[in-house]
Amino acid sequence: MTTPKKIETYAVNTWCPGCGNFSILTSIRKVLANLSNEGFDLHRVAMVSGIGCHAKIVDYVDVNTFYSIHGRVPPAMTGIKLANPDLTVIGHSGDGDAYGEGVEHLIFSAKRNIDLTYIIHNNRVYGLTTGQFTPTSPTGFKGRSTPMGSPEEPLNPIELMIASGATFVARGFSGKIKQLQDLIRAAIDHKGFSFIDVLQPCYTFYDTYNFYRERVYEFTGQEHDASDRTAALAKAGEWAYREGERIPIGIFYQVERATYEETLLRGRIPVKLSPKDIRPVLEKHI
Ligand SMILES: Cc1ncc(C[n+]2csc(CCOP(=O)(O)OP(=O)(O)O)c2C)c(N)n1
Ligand code: SF4
Ligand SMILES: [Mg+2]
Repeated sequence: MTTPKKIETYAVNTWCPGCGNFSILTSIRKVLANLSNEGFDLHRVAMVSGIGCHAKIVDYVDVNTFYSIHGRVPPAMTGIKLANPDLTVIGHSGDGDAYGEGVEHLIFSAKRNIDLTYIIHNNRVYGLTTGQFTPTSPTGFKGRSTPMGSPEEPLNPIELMIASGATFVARGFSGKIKQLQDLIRAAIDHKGFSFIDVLQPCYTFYDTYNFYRERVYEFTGQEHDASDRTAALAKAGEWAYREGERIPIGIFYQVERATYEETLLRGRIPVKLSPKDIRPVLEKHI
């Protein structure tokens, strides 16, 4: 039997005590342990991270991992998936990583509907570089780069992903760990681009625990039709960063569509092809 403990590594954890990243780590280990106990070979998992506090997660999970560069988790995942579509590829980014430096890669992965699971540790701050604002920081956020308060409106990643073509779009909260595990499992099971924005308080530079605890509410498929794009966008717009609003967490949108690798590779597995056989495939599409 695989327990979450069995997929720990020897690396010393350097996150601050109280960091929301711990719940995401616990959740992914639990989901992978469950998959393993159902007969899934964990050697078929490839986990990719960007740069930031979130990125250290790849040091703490004993599967194949790849520490990429800032904002480039989607291209790294795409390369892995296209080389070997038999792999289950899971990415972790921060809000700066995914919505700042890497936003164009995020949009194009969703547009292509490549079969990846992408988990964003959205603490709404640059954690590792000690507290600068990000695209999801609130208006007026006072950080190292905005000492007078950020004048910008934050972006809504859920709306962005639905508009970009992602076929699975969810939001979780690191303080609701059971639901977070269910969301991660559903995202992995979904065939296509699966995106989860996880509200993850940064205890040291932007402590939002109480803010979220007072406002988040879970919704299920019984209360919301996730196949309805208009309903999904309406639900995504419920939290527009205004006072008094509640914050929905759950699966906003989920539909089926052909994946990029199905269309491109049509069952071929490039790592198992000889250079002679892969050439015509590449020449046809590139
Ligand atoms: C191309 C590039 N730009 C800037 C940096 C510096 N840098 C390292 S981590 C980081 C912020 C990470 O913030 P986020 O993605 O939100 O992750 P967190 O630390 O909050 O988990 C920045 C700007 C870098 N490493 N590479
Ligand atoms: S700086 Fe923030 S995000 Fe980074 S480990 Fe500490 S609490 Fe977590
Ligand atoms: Mg961050």
